Amino acid sequence: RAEVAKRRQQVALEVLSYHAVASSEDAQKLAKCLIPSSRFLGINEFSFSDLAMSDEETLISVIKMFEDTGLFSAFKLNYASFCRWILSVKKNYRAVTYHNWRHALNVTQCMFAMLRTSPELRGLNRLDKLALLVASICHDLDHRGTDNKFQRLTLSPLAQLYSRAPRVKKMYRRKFLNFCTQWTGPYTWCDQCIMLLSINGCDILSSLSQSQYERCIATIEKCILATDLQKHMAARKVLQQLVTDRAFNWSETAHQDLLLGLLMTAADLSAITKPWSVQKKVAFLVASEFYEQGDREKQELHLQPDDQKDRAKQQKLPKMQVDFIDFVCLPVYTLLCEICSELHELRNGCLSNRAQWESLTGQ
Ligand code: 5BB
Ligand code: ZN
Repeated sequence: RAEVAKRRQQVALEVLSYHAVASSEDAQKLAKCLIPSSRFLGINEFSFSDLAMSDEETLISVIKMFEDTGLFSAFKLNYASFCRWILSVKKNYRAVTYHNWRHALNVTQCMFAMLRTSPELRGLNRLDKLALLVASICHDLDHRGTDNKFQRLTLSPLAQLYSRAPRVKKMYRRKFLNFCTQWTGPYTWCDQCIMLLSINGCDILSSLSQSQYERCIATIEKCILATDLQKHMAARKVLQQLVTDRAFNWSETAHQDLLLGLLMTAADLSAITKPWSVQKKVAFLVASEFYEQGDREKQELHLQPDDQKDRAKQQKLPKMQVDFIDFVCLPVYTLLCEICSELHELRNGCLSNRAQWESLTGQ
């Protein structure tokens, strides 16, 4: 017990020493900014892109999404806390090539656009919408631009601390900063999200009732964990079967959880649905982050990286994108369209990018 507590504290220190809460001065400055129209910000469109935005515009866009979802009025969210929270969230993303604040923003915007576009989703409970937006903006908090295998092999501080833990088969026995076999990934991102929400001055959920708060945190946790690609694959099978059997029921909690998870994955992968000019640039960022890890695997670990992480195999990129679309993305958007109407733009965007990548494979 004492051992566990001690290690947990060590990890918390490691985590918190990098992270910081935004200053209240910066929060006050942001709180004074005028909020332009959603049309100006482009947040209602599935073709949204952050590429031409300033940092301030990205922050204001998030504020506007919460505002337009009716969350400030429904839950009496404190505007000053919200500003400090969102600045702190931004600060806790690292300057990595793809899994950074801009990725979190894009995921949140896609979630926002789905929630307002689909009539079925417009009918979701406000508390679930709040949880979905918070989960989206926090789902990759502190991502290091490398995967678990890399953390383990380079003996990163996080992995060193965690790896003294007894090896549990998987990490289903887990509580706040408890031991797990994955040192970066949805579990740590979820912990970070909940830590931030509990810091004084950033506690945007403090105006919720106890039962609302508990339900919101539980939903946020489920939603962030749903972004684990392997978890998603298993959940998708179950959901697909329900839809095929015409047994999907909106009032069944278990069914709703599966749908919320699908929304998270759909938003997380939404770069693949963007207009080709945007998709091209973002795929390049994804590839660059992979290659940066691959370079370090070669140099520091003398390993042969996987194809997608190996610069020398760049010519395989279009084919990998086609496969990624066929096996991962398209099934997501196809299933989504079977459950929610008026989201066809996402699936069509994905199909259109597939055609573009295919034309680059040289057959
Ligand atoms: C996907 C699953 N991944 C764990 C290993 C790699 N594969 S992949 O072979 O289908 C693949 C996906 C290969 C290359 C890729 O990008 C090259 C530019 C991608 C790919 N992944 N392409 C994308 O446009 C996007 Br968006 C993504 C998602 C990147 C995040 C993956 C995070 C996985 C977390 C477990
Ligand atoms: Zn993500």
